[in-house]
Order: sequence, then structure tokens, then C-alpha cells
Amino acid sequence: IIHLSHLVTETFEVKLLHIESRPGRKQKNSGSDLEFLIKCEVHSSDLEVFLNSLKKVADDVCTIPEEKVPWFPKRIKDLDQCNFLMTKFDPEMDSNHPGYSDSEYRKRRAYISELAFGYKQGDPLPYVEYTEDEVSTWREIYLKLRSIYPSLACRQFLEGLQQLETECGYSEERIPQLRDISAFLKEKTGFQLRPVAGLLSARDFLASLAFRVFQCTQYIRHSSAPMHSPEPDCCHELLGHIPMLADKEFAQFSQEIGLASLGASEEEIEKLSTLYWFTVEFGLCKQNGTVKAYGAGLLSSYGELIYALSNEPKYKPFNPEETAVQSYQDQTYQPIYYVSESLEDAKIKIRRYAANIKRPFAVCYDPFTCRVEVLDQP
Ligand code: HBI
Ligand code: FE
Repeated sequence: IIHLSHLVTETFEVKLLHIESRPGRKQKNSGSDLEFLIKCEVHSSDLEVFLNSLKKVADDVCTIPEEKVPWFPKRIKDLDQCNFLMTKFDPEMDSNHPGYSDSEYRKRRAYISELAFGYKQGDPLPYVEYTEDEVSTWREIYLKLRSIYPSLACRQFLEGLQQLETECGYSEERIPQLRDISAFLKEKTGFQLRPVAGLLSARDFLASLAFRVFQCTQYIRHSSAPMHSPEPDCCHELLGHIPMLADKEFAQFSQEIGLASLGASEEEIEKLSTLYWFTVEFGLCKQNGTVKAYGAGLLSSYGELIYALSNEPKYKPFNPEETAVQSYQDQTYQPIYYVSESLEDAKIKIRRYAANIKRPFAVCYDPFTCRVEVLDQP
């Protein structure tokens, strides 16, 4: 509590939360060229008298009204708090889920969920011994998708998958372990994995990307519907997302979306989520004059991958402002796909989009401490 009453004639109470001096931006002829940023809490009835008294002792007083900024993780350990699950498509709740009436499957899912719930940042990633039945679902998907990748997937994806096959044990014979993949990615792009029990809130999911952490499900879809899963599962993560996360450009692209989401408003999260949808999940890009897929939703779905690259759907050039407000489909194939000139071009455009988001602060990721520094803007 500071009492300025001895300086001026008025009496009031202000709680000083933060004070910081900076070199002034305007060179003035008289006096010091320091600028002070102070954060305080003051009752609205005292605000005017407080500002007036400040004006008596400072040259140029301007105010930045506080905006309510949602909590967001500042260090990688804070991701332990980013665990808000959505109940959409859950086999326990949704009677349309292919595993809804299979009690064995639900028991298995509950077991794998527990592994994710108990996980804390820094723990070794849980190891899952997959059953014959689970591996056979994986095999069917792996072989089917693997056969169409060479002609439909982008170069970066094919390179990533190739490396995962030679260095990380990817094959139709077994479901790779998150632990091995996380170590592989860490070396390639600094990305690491964290187990998650299901569909996370967009805010929590995007926040983890800011730290180059990818939240990864570890269960597999029900064996009765190998070609479609209403929710993310290990086939979607390991086949769709992981090969792309081994690419430097794409890793950076993903982190940019994550950083842009920290402390963003609900409307902005919705837009970033939509951008994520049309790029990371369903994105197409040009390569040597033809269009290829880089989105994980496409690269983990045999049917939609073929459909997206046929001449049926509508294509539009990727443009973040427009893409961010396009409505999308999470039940059937997309009616529209956005095509980037290249992954690098998509990254540059996302960066420009992110820089224009209005937030009362800026964030900066420190890779040495894995922390996000928050800089208050004047
Ligand atoms: N949660 N576990 C998980 N996996 C995702 O791919 C995922 C998510 N939550 C939201 C989400 N993806 C996106 O659709 C965007 O809303 C960010
Ligand atoms: Fe996904």
C-alpha cells in the first residue's frame, strides 16, 4: 500500500503490484529520460484522484486498463495443469462410439487413461504392452496407408516416416512406444511427447505446443472400425502427426501456433483452433507442381487422404485471416481444403497472423530454460 498523501493533498490507497523503470523512448530536453511502468490495484472511486496526483509528479501519464488474461503455463512443468479433457467422442459417454458396448475395450481404455492421468512432466513415458488384437488393428492400418503415402504425402512426411522406420522401429509388426518416439523427436526438432487420455480442450492442447510438447493418446481405436476413429488414437498420432514433427520447419510452425494461443481470448483460441484444423490436421501444400498432403487428419485416414487429393473437393489458397473463420467438419470429410505454397510459406503466414493478435503482452520462449517470458507492452 503506498500513501502518496504526503506528496499531494488527496488521500487514497493503492496497492502497488509491480514497478519497473526503462530508458524513455522520447528524448526530452528536461529532466530524466526514464519511463516507469507501474501495475497497481486501485478502487475505481480512487482512480481519478490517483491519476491526478501522479500527473503532478510525472511528465506524461498514460494508463493501460487491465484486461483479464486467462491463466497460461509459463514453464514446461505447468503443463501438468493443462489437462482439461473434452467428453466428446468418449467411449464411456457416446453410444455411437464403436467401443461403447464392448466392456473389455472400455476396461482397456480406462487402464491406459490412468497412465496418462498419473503422468507428471519429467516422468518416463508410460510403456504399454499392446495385445495381439491391438497390433493387428495397427498392422491393417499401417499397411493400407503405407501403400498410398509415396504418391500422396508431402516430401517432409515421407522423409520423417523413413527415419522412424529405420531409427525408431516403425513397422506393421508392432505399435511403437511413445518413449522411443519422444527420444527420437527430441533429437530431430526438440519436440517431446506427453501422454494424454483423450481429446483435450483446444486451449490446453495448443498451449503445450508453445513448449514443443505434443500431447499424445496411447490407446488404439476399436478393432471393429479400423479405418475410422471419431477421436484421436495412437494410429492418428503416430502415423499422422509424428513424421511431420520430425521436420524443423513444421515443428516451428506448430510452436508458433502454440505461442500465439497463450493467454489469448476465447474468440482467438477458436480461430487458432480452426487454423490448426486446416493446416496441421487437414493441410495440403504444393510440391514440384503437384498438391500433396501434410495434415495428420488426412495422413491417418485412408479414405479422406484419397478423397482430398482427388478432383472432388474444393481447394483454396491458405490465407490465415480467411482460413481462421472457415467452418469445419469433424464428422465427415472436409468440404474444403487449404493449399499452402510450401511449409515455409505457411509458417511465415502464421507468424504474421500471430503478430497481429491483440494481447496486452508479448511472449518469448527461452529454449534453455523451457520457459515462456512474458513482456508487458507499454
Ligand atoms: N486433443 N488429445 C488431443 N489431440 C488433438 O489432436 C487435439 C486435442 N484437442 C484439440 C485439438 N486437437 C484441435 O482440434 C484444436 O482444437 C487445437
Ligand atoms: Fe490430431
